[in-house]
Amino acid sequence: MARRTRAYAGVAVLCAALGLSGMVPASADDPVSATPAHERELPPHRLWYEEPATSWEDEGLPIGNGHLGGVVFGTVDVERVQFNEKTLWTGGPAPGRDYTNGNWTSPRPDALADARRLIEENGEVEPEAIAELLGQSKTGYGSYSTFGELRLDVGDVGAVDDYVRDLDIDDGVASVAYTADGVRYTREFFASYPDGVLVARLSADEPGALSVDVSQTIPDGRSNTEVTVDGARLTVAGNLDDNGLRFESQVHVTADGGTVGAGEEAVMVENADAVTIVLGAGTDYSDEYPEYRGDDPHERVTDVVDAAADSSYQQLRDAHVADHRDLFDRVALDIGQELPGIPTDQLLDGYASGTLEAPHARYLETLYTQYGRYLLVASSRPGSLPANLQGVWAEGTSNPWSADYHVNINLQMNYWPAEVMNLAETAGPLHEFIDALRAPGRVSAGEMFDASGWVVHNETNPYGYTGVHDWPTAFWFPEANGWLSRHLWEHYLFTQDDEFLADTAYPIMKGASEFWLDFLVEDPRDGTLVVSPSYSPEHGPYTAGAAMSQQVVWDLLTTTTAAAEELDVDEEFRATLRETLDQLDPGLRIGSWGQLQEWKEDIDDPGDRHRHVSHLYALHPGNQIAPETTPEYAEAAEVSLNARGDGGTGWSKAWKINFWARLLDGDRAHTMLREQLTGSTLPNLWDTHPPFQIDGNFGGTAGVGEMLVQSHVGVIDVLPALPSAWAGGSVDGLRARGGFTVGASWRAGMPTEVRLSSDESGEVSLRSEMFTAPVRVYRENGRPVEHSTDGDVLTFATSAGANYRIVPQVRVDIERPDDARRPGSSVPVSVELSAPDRRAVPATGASVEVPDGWSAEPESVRMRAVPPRGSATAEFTVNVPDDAADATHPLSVEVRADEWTIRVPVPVEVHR
Ligand code: FUC
Repeated sequence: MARRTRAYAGVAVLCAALGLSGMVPASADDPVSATPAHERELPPHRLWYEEPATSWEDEGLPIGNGHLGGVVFGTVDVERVQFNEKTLWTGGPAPGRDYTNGNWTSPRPDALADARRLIEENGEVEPEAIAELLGQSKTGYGSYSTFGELRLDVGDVGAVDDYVRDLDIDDGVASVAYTADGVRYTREFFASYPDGVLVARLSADEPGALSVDVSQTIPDGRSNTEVTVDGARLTVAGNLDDNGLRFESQVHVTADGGTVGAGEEAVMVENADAVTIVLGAGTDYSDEYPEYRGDDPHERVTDVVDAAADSSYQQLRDAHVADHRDLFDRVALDIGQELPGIPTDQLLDGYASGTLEAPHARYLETLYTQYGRYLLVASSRPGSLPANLQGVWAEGTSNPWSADYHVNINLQMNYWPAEVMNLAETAGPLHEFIDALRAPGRVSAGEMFDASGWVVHNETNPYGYTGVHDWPTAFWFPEANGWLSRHLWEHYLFTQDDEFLADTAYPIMKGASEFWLDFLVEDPRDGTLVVSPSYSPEHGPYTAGAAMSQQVVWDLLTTTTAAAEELDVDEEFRATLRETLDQLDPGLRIGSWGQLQEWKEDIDDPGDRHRHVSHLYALHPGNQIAPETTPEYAEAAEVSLNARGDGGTGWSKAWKINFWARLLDGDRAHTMLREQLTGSTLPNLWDTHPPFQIDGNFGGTAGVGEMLVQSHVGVIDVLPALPSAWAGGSVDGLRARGGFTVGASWRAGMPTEVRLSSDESGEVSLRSEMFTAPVRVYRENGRPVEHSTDGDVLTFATSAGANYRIVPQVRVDIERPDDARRPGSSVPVSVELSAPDRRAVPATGASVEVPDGWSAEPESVRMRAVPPRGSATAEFTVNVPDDAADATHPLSVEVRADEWTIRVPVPVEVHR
């Protein structure tokens, strides 16, 4: 068998076995185009099943518009659509409740000092002892709650054929179809952001075939509930028992043909051709400290539902699909996936058991990656609360961990994909939520710790719960203010939005920094400034100066300084920050077994498999550690990560994808993606902790982003952690810090083209192996762009709004026999040089370098200039000496022009 070795950018790649034909981007020969370059139309992104859902959590299909969420069961006789509205929360201020936002109900002037003394005296303190001093039982925390179920009762349908239910995440539409009595019935469901409603549509291929009773269930825990049916409108309104929160939902039913009438607590449709149902819902919640109450939802809900009821189904659908696609279509990922002909649950099973064809496994990986983007669009849109532990979907009135906002990783992880995966707008709700935490957080900081600025602990709710509770291993995490602040800074880095930095990000970052300026203490062990009490989530002892605490605070003070510099404000404050940073323990230590220490003392247990890997915050999401800038710490992080192992709960595996990507190990990142899909993903592709917890979906999607592009150390690293399982492909639409959109096509793991759009004028540096050999940079008008290279880094000046493409100047393909050669035989080696674009390659020479005792004929040849898009070849014969050992011998082919040299290894295996 002949093997082809191909080099772009001077690095050899073995292609023949990889079946790469068909992966060349359509624009490879077209220097004018810098836009997405897919040779083929990508397979649709669709989850589908052959049975109705029996379990909400495992099988239900989610739709959402940030405010409203629906989970479609696809049950035939009575369709169930469980729905949520993001603000329907128990807890918070309520008549007769002394709600303190988690702050101590009575002053504890000595508590903090006592906790610090205990730590100073003992070094390590049991969590229970600290919880005893600083904790307090939860009051008024509440839970996110279901609104109820929309029920579409079509009567006893009897046996059905050709049942299918699906979720088309390209369009954001779920559907159900079946045949009964020879009639084909179809249902569609979506949640519209532009129209603010959930929409259901029933249709049939025979006129008059649809009769349905439309109703809504009312969960427990409601009072003053009124259900009214007025013609085609069903209204349910009342108050939550727990806190009096006012809620209201309205359902409007429109039929094409047939009749619509009011029934007992239901709208009844008889003999229609098609039926459209719109649902709006709201509460009187408002994200305003301290009352957290706004207007009665009646008028708002009425207006929204009236407007939607006046639109045709097609108008609603078109507006929704356009809105959804505007966000969703920004990223296109092609890793050579092919559409499998099996339902998604079987696909997932096949993936886990390793029985899928590789292109079908890759289909699941792209579907999963894009599903994270779908879920973010569905659960976080401007004006809504941010995505909670279950996004916007929750089945019960009291949900796992309240379906709240855990801020010792989970809420942050929800937003990891927002920037890199080109959905920056979806992060708006997070920014507003953090902003709203400042008012209660300032009171917590002042009352509890006599500190300025603002603080929040381990978890919070929409009612500004910034104080504490008393679960010893998960209540203390004031560093959350820093970790949250990082998201605002990152948004600025990605968007370069100066106004956002000045008006939103900086005041929040500054407030968080002020807290730490007051809260840090001097460590008697070495005089550095440390966090105390400090707790590495959610295990080990309480100590002073655990790695994560220090890294988060270091990160916060560093980025706040940078932000103030950028804005040219607060000179004095900047100086204080710098002084503090000089004295701050940065939280980076390499321990006795080569690990990155999780605590300031070297007490890490190599057998510790805890799901939190907090001490690697500096590697991801932080950038204090990177293989390029701090190789020793990166190595230590790798030791720690290996010790933690590849297990963990859903979100923990997702984090590990990101870690390995940041360590530039694509295969290991891919292993973690496999782990997540195999052990922590439900049939509806929701991540499971267990139970269902959406952070893992978002972390997984972000991890794929980190595998494809990174930009956290000042250079845009293109395909930094590409796994060998994704040998060929293309991606477009990823975002990089500095205001860039990045795309690339690759074959055999090596870019064949890199695409870049620049929001601003300035200089850009990109890193890729591709740049170690000559490349050309073109603007969209076909004009070449001057650039310089330094090793694998390429730098050039960009103009605002311009598009660029970077292509290899020359491609080298080498063909030789792949099988083992006997001593005394000869090996034909053929070298093909081609010019992939419309510029010629200058005259070159090619030679074969052989080990001592070997020979090549000829040793070297001159090759003529290669015309644009043309090629030239040279043939060699390599003679294997009679005494060649059984081994793989290091041959190489060298091709050189005046300004560059490409050396391609072509090892030859000798076998007697
Ligand atoms: C963190 C995790 C738990 C869980 C909870 C919601 O505290 O440690 O495992 O995911 O969040």
